[in-house]
Amino acid sequence: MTELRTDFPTCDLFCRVIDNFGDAGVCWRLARRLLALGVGRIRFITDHPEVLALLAPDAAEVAEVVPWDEFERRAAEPDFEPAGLVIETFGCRLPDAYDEALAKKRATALAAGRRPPFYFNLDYLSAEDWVEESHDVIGLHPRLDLPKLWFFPGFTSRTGGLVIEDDYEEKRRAGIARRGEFLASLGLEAERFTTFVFCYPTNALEVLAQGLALTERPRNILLAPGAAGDVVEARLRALDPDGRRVRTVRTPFLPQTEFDQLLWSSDAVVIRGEDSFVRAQLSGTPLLWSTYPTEDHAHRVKLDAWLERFTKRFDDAGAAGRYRRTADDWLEGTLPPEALSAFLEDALLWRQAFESWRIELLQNGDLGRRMLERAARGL
Ligand code: TRH
Repeated sequence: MTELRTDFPTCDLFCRVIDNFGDAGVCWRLARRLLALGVGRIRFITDHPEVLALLAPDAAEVAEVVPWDEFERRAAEPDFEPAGLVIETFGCRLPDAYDEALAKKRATALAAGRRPPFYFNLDYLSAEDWVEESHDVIGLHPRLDLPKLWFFPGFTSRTGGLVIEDDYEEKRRAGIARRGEFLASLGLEAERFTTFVFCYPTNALEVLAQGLALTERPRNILLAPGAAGDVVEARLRALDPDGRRVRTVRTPFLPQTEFDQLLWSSDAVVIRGEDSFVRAQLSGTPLLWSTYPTEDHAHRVKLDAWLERFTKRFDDAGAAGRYRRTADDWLEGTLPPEALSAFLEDALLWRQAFESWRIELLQNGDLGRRMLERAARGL
C-alpha cells in the first residue's frame, strides 16, 4: 500500500445526529480513520455528545469533542481559527460565524499565496447511479467565496469508497479466530449456527421471530440492544419457552471498535442503517439489510440499487434470484417465516457472492484515504 503523506495538522468534523447511532457512527469511524492516516488533531463538533459517548467511551482521548452550541459561540470570537481541513457531514450546515471565519482564512491564505483550507460535504451512502455524477462536485456558497466539495461514499471506483482500515484483513482474521471465545463469553456454544440481529422496530419482527425459531438444529441468536430486540426476544421466549430450538442472548451496546466481533462471530446477520451495513459487507457474513425507513420510500430505492450491484457477484443465477426475492420481501414485510429460516439454512449458498463482493469493496479502496488525497490536490 502506498504511503500517504498528509499535511493537514487540524480538522474540524461536524456531526448532527438526526436519530439513532448512524450519523455519529459514520462520522466517528471517519474521524478515527483520518487520525490513523496522519491528520494531526480533530475537533469533533456534535449536537449529541452523549450518542458519541455510547459509541466511543474513549472519545475524549482520541479527539477534542465539542458540543455544537459551545463551538458556535467560539466560532464568533475574533481570534477563532478554523481548521485546515473542514468536513460537514450529511449537509448539516455549519454555523454562519464558522463559514465567515473560514472564508476569511481562505482569503488571507490566497492573498499570501498559501494553500487555503479544504472544505468537504460528505453525503450519505447509496448504490444509486446518480451518486457517481454528484461525487467530487464543487458547490458554491450563496454569499461568500467559500467553495466546498461534495464527496459521496460508495461502491464503485467513481465514488469515495468506504472507510476501510489498513489492517482490516488482519483484524478480521483474528476476530474470526476469536469466535469460539467470544460466543463462550456470552454463554453460547460456538458450533451452533449463529445469527446477529440489529434491525428497526418497523421491520417484520413477528416473521423474524417465527423464522428464527423454525429449525431442527438449535441456533444461537444475538439480539442487539433496542426496541426491536425487545420484541424479538419476547416472541422467541414465547415460541420456544425451554430454549430447545434457539438460545437467545441480548448483547450489550459494544464500543464501536468492538462491533465487528459480532459480525465475525456470526454465520448470518440481519443488519440495518449505513455504518453497520458497511461493516457487515466487509465481514463477508451473509446479510439481510434493513434499510433506514423513510416516508418517501427512499429505502426501497436504496435496496434495489444495492441489490442490482451486489447480485451480479453470484456465480449461480438461481441463487441470485432467490437472494433478491428474500431481501425484497424482508424489507417489504412480506417474507414468510419459512423463507427467513431457509435464508439461514442456505447460508453456504450465499457465501461465495458475499466473499466476492467484499473483496471488490476492499479493492475499491478507502474513503479516508480518498478524501485526504483529494484535499491535497486542492480545489
Ligand atoms: O443506528 P442506525 O439506524 O443509524 C442511522 C441513523 O438513523 C441515521 O439517521 C441514518 O441516516 C443512518 O442510519 C442511515 O444504523 P447504523 O448506520 O448502522 O449505525 C449504528 C452504529 O452503531 C454503527 O456505527 C455501529 C454502532 N454500534 C456499536 O458500536 N455497538 C453496538 O453494540 C451496536 C448495536 C451498534
